[in-house]
Amino acid sequence: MNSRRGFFKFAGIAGGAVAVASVSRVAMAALPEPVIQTGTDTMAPLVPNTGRPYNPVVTLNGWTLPWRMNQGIKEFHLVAEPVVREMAPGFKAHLWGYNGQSPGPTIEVVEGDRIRIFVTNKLPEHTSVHWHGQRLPNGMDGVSGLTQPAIQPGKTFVYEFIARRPGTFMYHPHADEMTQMAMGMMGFWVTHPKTKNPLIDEVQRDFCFLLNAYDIDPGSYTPKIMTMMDFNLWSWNSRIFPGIDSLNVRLNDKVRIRIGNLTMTNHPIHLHGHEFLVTGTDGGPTPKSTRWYEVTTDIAVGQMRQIEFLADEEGDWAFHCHKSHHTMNAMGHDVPTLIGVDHRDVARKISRLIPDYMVMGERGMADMAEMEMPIPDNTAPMMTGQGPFGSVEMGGMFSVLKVRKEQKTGDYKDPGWFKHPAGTVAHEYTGAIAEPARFKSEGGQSMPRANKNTSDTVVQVRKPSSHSDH
Ligand SMILES: [Cu+2]
Repeated sequence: MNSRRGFFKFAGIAGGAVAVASVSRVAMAALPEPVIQTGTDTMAPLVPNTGRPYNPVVTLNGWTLPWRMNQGIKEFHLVAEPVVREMAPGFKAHLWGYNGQSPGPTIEVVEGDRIRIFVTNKLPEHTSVHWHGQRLPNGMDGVSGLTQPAIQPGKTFVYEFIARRPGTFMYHPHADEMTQMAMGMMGFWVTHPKTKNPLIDEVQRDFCFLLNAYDIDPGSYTPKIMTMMDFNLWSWNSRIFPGIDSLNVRLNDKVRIRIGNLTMTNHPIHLHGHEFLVTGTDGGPTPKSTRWYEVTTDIAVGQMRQIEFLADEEGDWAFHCHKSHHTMNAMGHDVPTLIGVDHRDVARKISRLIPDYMVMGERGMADMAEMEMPIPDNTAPMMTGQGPFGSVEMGGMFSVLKVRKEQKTGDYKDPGWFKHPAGTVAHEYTGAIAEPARFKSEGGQSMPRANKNTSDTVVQVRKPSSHSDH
C-alpha cells in the first residue's frame, strides 16, 4: 500500500472540490467529473475538507469517492463500466464495476447530508443502483421495473436522498442482478454520525471491505455468471490472498472493521489473538446490552457487520474466513481425493510420456503450495503466500492484522513481518520424548449396538473434493 501517493492524489482531487463555490453557473450545472481509479493499493483515508467533519474509513485495496458540494448538496458521480481488476499479482479478471474498479469506490457521507448521485451506464446492458439498507424515498430505492425504469446503456440517472441514519451500507445493481453481481458490481457505503452517538465509539482505525466471490475457470478471464454454489475465487474487495493488503495498526489502537457480504453464502470471519464486539449490523449500531465478546462472527448473505476491538497484542495476527474452502484459490471442481494413495509408480510411467506431470495431494493439499506445479496462464495458485517461516498455505479470504508499537498514529503502511521477541516462537523440541497418552477405549458407547457387523468397517477420511456444499 502506498499511503503517501494515495493521500496526495486525493488531496489534489478534494482540493478541486473546494473551489466549486467560485466556478461559473455553467460548470455548476454540468455533471461532476467522474473520478476513476485503476490501481489496487489501499488508499489513505479521504479526509473531508467540505461538509461536516468525520473520521474517514480505509477501504482495503480500495478508495473513497470524492464529491463536490453544490449548494449544500453532496454530489457524487458513479460510472458503471467494464473494468480489469488485478485480483492478485499476475492474475487479472475482466469484471464489471464502477469508476475503474470492482468493487466501486466507497461512498462516505454524514448523517443528515443531502446527497445527489449521478449514475452513468457504460455497460452493454441496462442497470440500476440499489442503496442497500438506506432509509430513502421509495422511488430512489433503485429496483429497476419496480421503483424506476432501468438505466439504459449510455444514459445517466440521478438519485437524491438524505442520509437518514448512521451506519454501514452497500450499493449494488437491482437489474439483471445475477449477471451484474457475479461480474463484480458492488460498493461500500458508510454514513458517519452527525454528533457524538452513545452507541458509536471513536476509533483510531476504521477499515471496510466487501466479501465477494467469482467463478473463473483456470486460464480464463471472465467470471461465469450462472454459478449458484460452485464459486472458485473467494475474495475481499475482489482481491484474493496474497493480494489482500494487511490491516496495519498501532498497539492499543481501537479498531473497527466493517464487512459486507455480497456472495451467495455465509462467511464466519475469524480474528486471531483478540476478542471483538459486534457493534453494528445492517440496521445500525447494536444496543450495548446485546454485545458480547467473540473471535468469530458469521456474516450471512446480504448482511453487514461492524466489529470492534482493542489491538493490544503485538504481532502478525491471521484474519480470515473460517470456511477452509474460502481460503483457497482457483480450485478446479473435479480434484479427486488422493490422500493415502501411492502414485509413485503411476507417476513414473506417466512422466515418461509427459515430463511435467506431477501428482497432487498425496500427502494433503499442502503439496500444492510446495510443488509450485505448473498452472495455466492467468490463474491464481490454489494456496500461496510466503510468510517469514515458509508458505502460509492460504488463499482467498485471508489477510493479516499487523499490530505494532512503532506504527505511527495515522500511518497505514505495511511495517513488514513481526520480529518476535527471543524465546516466543514455537520451535522444534529436541529433548527426550515420553510415550504420549492415547485414547485406549475405542468402541465405548452408551448402549450396546444391536446387529453388530461380524467384521469391522474401516473408513478413510476423504479430503473435500467438491465445492457444492458451502
Ligand atoms: Cu467464507
